[in-house]
Amino acid sequence: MEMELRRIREAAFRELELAQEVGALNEIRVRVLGKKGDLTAVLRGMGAMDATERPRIGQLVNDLRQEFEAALNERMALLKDAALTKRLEAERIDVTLPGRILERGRRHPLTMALDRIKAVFLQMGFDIEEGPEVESDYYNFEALNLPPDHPARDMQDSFYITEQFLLRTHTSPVQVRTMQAKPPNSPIRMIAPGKVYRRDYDATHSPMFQQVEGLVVGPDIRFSDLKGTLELFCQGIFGDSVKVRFRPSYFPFTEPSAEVDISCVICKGSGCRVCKGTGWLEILGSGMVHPRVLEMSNYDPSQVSGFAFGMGVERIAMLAFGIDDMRLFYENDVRFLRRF
Ligand code: 2NL
Repeated sequence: MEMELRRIREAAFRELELAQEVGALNEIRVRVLGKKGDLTAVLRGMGAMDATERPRIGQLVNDLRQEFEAALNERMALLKDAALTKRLEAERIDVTLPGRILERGRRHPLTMALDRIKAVFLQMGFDIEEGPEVESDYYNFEALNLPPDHPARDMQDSFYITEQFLLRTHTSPVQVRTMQAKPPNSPIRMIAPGKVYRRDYDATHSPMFQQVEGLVVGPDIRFSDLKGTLELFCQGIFGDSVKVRFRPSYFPFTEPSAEVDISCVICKGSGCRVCKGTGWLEILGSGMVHPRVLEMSNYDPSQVSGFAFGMGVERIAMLAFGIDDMRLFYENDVRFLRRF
C-alpha cells in the first residue's frame, strides 16, 4: 500500500510540474483529490486492510493530500500570475501616444438666431410660450378672424391631417390659447417661437420653417408701443445704427397692420442686390390686434387693446449671417455649419 501511495505521489507531482494552464491544474486536482480520485480510492480500499495498519495508512493519505493540495495551490497562483503578466504585456498602454482629438460640435445657426431673438424679448419682460404643431382649424384660422371661406386661407396653402386638423401655418394659435387660458382681459406680454408648415419650397421658402410671433395686450396699448418695441427689437438684433421703417399692410387678424423694414444690412441703405436697390429689407409683419380676435378669446376691445407681430427665424438668420439660400439650413452639410 505504501508503494501504491508513493506511485500516486510521484505521478501527481510530475503532472503538476508539466501543467502550463489553470485548466490543466483543475483537472489534476479532480483526478488526485476528487471524490472519484486516486487518494479517495486508497481510503476506500482500507476495508480490506489489516486493522492495525489502517491508522498509519490513513495518516499517510491525509499527509499526502495536504502536501499535494498546498503544492497545487502554489502552482495555481504562479500560473495565474504568469497569465496576468502576459495579458498586461500584450495590452500595454503607450502613455506617450498623442490623445484622440474630440470633434467639438456647435449650435446650429438657426438656434443661434432664435436664442438671440428670445434674449432680446426676455430683456423686455416677455414670457415665452409654446403649443402643439398639429392644430385645429379653429385655433389656426377661425379664432384669428379667418372664417372657412376667407381667401387668406389660400395664401397659406396648408398641410391638412383631417378635415379639422392641420399642421399649424403660424404660431398665432399659441397666442390664442394663452389668451383663452387666462381670465378675461388679463395683461399679456409674450412671444411664441416654434416650427410652422406651409406648402412652399424654393430658395427663400421651406415647407417647414421657424417663426416667432409676439403678442402684447393690456389697457391702453397703442401703436406707439408697437413701434417702440419693434424698433428696440431690430436694434437688439442688427445693431443700434440700423434704421427702421413701418409701411401700411394688411393681415386679417390686425387692424391697422404694418410691415417692418430695416435699412439693408449689406449696403447700409445705398442699394444692392440683396435689397434689390431699395436700401430696405422686410423683416416683420405687425399690427394692432383686430377687435374680433380679442372678442373671440374673451377679451373686451373696449377695455383692452394690443399689438401683435410675426417674423421668420430663417429670414432673420439669413440677414444676420449673410446666407442667400434657406435650404442650406436643412442640408446639414458640416462645411456650411462650421462657418458660424
Ligand atoms: C408675418 C406676419 C403676423 C400676427 C402675425 C397675430 C396673432 C394674434 C393676434 C393678432 Cl393672436 N396677430 N399675429 C400679427 C401680424 C403679423 O405675422 O409676416 N409672419 C411671418
